Amino acid sequence: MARVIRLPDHGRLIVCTDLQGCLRDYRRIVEIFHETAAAHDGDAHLLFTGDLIHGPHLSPDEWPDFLGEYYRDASGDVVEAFADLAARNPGHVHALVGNHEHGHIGGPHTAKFAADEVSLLEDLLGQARTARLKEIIGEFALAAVAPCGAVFTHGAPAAEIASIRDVEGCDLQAFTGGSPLDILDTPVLGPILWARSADVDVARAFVRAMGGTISIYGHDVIPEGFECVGDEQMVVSTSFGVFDSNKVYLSLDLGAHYKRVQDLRIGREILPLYPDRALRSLGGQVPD
Ligand SMILES: [Mn+2]
Repeated sequence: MARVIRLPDHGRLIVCTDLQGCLRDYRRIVEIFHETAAAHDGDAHLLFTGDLIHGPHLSPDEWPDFLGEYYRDASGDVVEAFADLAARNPGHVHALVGNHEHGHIGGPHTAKFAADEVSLLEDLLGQARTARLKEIIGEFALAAVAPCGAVFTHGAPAAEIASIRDVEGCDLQAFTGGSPLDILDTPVLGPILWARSADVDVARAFVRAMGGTISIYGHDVIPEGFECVGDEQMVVSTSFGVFDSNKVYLSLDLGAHYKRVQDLRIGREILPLYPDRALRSLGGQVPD
């Protein structure tokens, strides 16, 4: 299957990065998607940029302060809710593979909150739900592109590619090593799923080869909600590792042309996930 989603040149696109099993934030972004669709005669899309799964399994007293508001991992529920939503809104709800999803379909097993998060989740889900999980994740893309200029990946745009075909034809089973340390050496797939940063020149070349102008990704935690890197890159934190006051999502005008990431504005394209709990610098009421 082609691993690149091609978004249209009209309508509104809601972008949500790393949820890591947070059902509350999943429900909130879906609510935003429905409100957006209602406001645009149904011409709205929702894109998850990977790592919908693998959150902490901690009790409230074990929870470290730096992880933001407490939640308990609900990975299975999040993925199944996503599949239901996508089925009810054909062609309008999309997801990219993150390094955490990849572990279930051929990638190295991640070890962020457990020694082997892939085995832990599959044990918790049991055989039938695990088969369903793999089926759902197996349909995820590696990148999305839009005529507005935006190119979406899970990790930083650090892959060296000649054209979009290198991503479209990428084999998710290409990783044959054993350790997550080896994955970055797997061309295209490794950097797209695991890179936390990209050199300005490499990022620019990647974005151009994909036919776009700006790169949007998550994977890393930006405590302030988002960060611009040069003119081409924006890292967004919608959920994981961030306090409610700082969580942001993007709402892009698919009919626009964004030349640089600075064209995305707070209050227009960059929006707080929880407006009534948001920092003043993100358009809310909470002192920074
Ligand atoms: Mn990730």
